[in-house]
Amino acid sequence: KVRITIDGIPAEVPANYTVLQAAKYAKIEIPTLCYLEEINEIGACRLCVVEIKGVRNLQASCVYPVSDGMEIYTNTPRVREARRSNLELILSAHDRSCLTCVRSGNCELQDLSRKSGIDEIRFMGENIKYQKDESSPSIVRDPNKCVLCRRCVATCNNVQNVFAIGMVNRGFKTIVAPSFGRGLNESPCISCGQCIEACPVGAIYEKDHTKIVYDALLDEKKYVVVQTAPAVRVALGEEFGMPYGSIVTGKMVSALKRLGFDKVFDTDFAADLTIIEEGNELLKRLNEGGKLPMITSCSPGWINYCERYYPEFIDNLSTCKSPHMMMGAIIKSYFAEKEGIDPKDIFVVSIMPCTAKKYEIDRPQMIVDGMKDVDAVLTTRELARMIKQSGIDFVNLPDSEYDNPLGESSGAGVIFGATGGVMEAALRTVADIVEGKDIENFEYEEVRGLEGIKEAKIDIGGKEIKIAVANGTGNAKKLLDKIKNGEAEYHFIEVMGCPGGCIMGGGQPIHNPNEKDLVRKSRLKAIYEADKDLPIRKSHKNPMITKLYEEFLISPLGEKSHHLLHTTYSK
Ligand code: HC1
Repeated sequence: KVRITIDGIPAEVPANYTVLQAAKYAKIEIPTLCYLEEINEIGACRLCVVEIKGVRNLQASCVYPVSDGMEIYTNTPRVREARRSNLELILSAHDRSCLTCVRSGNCELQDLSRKSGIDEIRFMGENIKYQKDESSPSIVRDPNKCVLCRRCVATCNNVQNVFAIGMVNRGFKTIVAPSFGRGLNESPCISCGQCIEACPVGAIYEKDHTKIVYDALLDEKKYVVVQTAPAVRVALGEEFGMPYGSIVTGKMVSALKRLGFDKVFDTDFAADLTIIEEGNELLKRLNEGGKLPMITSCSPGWINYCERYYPEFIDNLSTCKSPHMMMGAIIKSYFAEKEGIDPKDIFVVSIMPCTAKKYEIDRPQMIVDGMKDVDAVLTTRELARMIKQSGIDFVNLPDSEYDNPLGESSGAGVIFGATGGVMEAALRTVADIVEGKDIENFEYEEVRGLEGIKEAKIDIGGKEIKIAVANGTGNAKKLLDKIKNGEAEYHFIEVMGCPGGCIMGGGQPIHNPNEKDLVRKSRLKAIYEADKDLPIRKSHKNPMITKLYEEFLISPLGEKSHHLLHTTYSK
C-alpha cells in the first residue's frame, strides 16, 4: 500500500493502483471517455487529466501510477480548462446531429459536454464527410460520429480476439475501420456487437429492422408472430428506467400484444426443444462414438468465430439450430398446419439481445422449403424504441401471458440467457434420461457465474463427463487452443459468443461502463430467479414439448427434426 492525498483527502491505496483507481477509491469522480477498465487503458482522450504536485505536465490519470507521498489535484482551474479544451477538440470534429442520433439521451459525449458546461465550440475541426458502412447484415458503422477512443477496437481485439477493425490512416484522416478500405461484411467481423456496447457515442449501432416489422404489422395479409429470447426479459425494463435486472416478462408480453402482433411466443419454449434434440445428440455421440467434444451451437457470433478461426472444430459443433431458428421453423410448419395458415403468409419476428441473430436468419443453410425460419430480428434496444414510439406506458403495464401452444417453458429454457445455462439445462435432462429417474439435485453450481472459462467433471449414471463452458470468443480461443495442444479433454462444451452470455449481448441496453459489473451481476441474478419462479425446471418435463413430439415431430433426431431443426456449417 502507498499513502497519497487526493484533493487534500488522505488515502491509503494499493501500490499498483493508477491515479484514476485511487480517485474512485476516495469517491472522487474523474471524467473518462476512452477508458475501459482492463480493456482499453491508453490515456488517449486526455479527459481524465489531473495535476500532480512536482510533475510539470498534466497527466492522464487512467495510466499514471500512484506512488508513496503523491499529492493529486483533480479539480484545479488548470485541470478544468485542459479537460474542457480537449473535449471541445473532440466535439469540433464530431458530427453533432444529436437530435437524430440513435444514442441521443444515452451518449457519454453528450453527458460529458453537459457536465463540463460547454456552451460553444471555439474550434472548427477538419470535418471530412465519410460514407456510413452499411455492408454488414448486423452492424452499421458511422465514422462521422466516431471520437477515436478505440474502445471498440480494444474490445474486438483484446476481448473477442476477432481483429475486424483497427485504426486506419494518419492525422485528421484517422478513422476506425476494417483494413484495406473494406466493409465490415468483408472483414472477419462475427457480428457479436460487443463494439456497439463499448462505443460511447452513436458511431456503431445495429442494422435497423423496426421498419420492416412495422410494415409487416400493417400488412393485412401477414400473420405476424413474435418470440422473445430468454435474456430480453431481464434487461428490457432498464430502457424504461427500471432497476438493472428487473424481470419484466409479463409487461413485455403486454407491450407486444399492444403493438399488434398476432401471437406472442417464448423462445424459451424452443430452448427446451433444443435441449431435447441436443441432449439426445450428445448421448448418441457418447454411446455410438460420434465426434467429441460436442460443442453447443446456439450463439451465432460463436458459430461465425468457429467457421472463420477454428474450422477444424466444425464437426464438433452440435447440428442443432439455435432455439429462435427452431422456433421459426416450428411456427411455419407445426403451428401453421394446426391453425390452417399458409406458412408463406407468416412473418416471424425474434426479439433478441443479440446482433448476430440478424445475420443468422439469412444463412443459406437455414432456409427450409424455400422459406426463411425467421424474417426479422429486433434487438432489446429496438423493441424499446418501438414501445416508446407507440406511446405505451411500459412501467405501468399489467402482466400478460404468452400465447400457446409455443409459449410455455421450463426454468431450463430461461437459464439459456446466461453463460453456463445451456450446459446446465442439458445436464438436467441428460442426467434424468441416463439415470431413468427425476433427479432432485439439478442445480449445477460448477457452471454458473461470470468466470471466462469454467470446467467440471460430472458423474452421470456412474460415468464421468468432462465439461467446459466458455463465454466470449476470446475465452473460446483459449479453451480450443488447450484442446488442440492436448492439454485438456472434454466430452461437452458450451460456448457463448458474448462475455457473460446473452444477458450481455450486443443488442442489450447500453450503460456507462462504470456500471458494467453491477449490470452483469443483476441480470445474471435475475435469470436464476426467473428459473426458480417456474413450476417446471427441466426441459423434458415441459408438457407442450411432449405434445409437440406426440403430434408432430414423433421422435428426437427423427426425420422431421432433421429437416426442420438441424443445420450444417461452412468450412
Ligand atoms: Fe440467446 Fe438463445 S440463449 S442464443 O443467448 O440459445 O440471443 O437470450 O435467444 O436462439 O433460447 C440470444 C438469449 C437466445 C437462441 C435461446
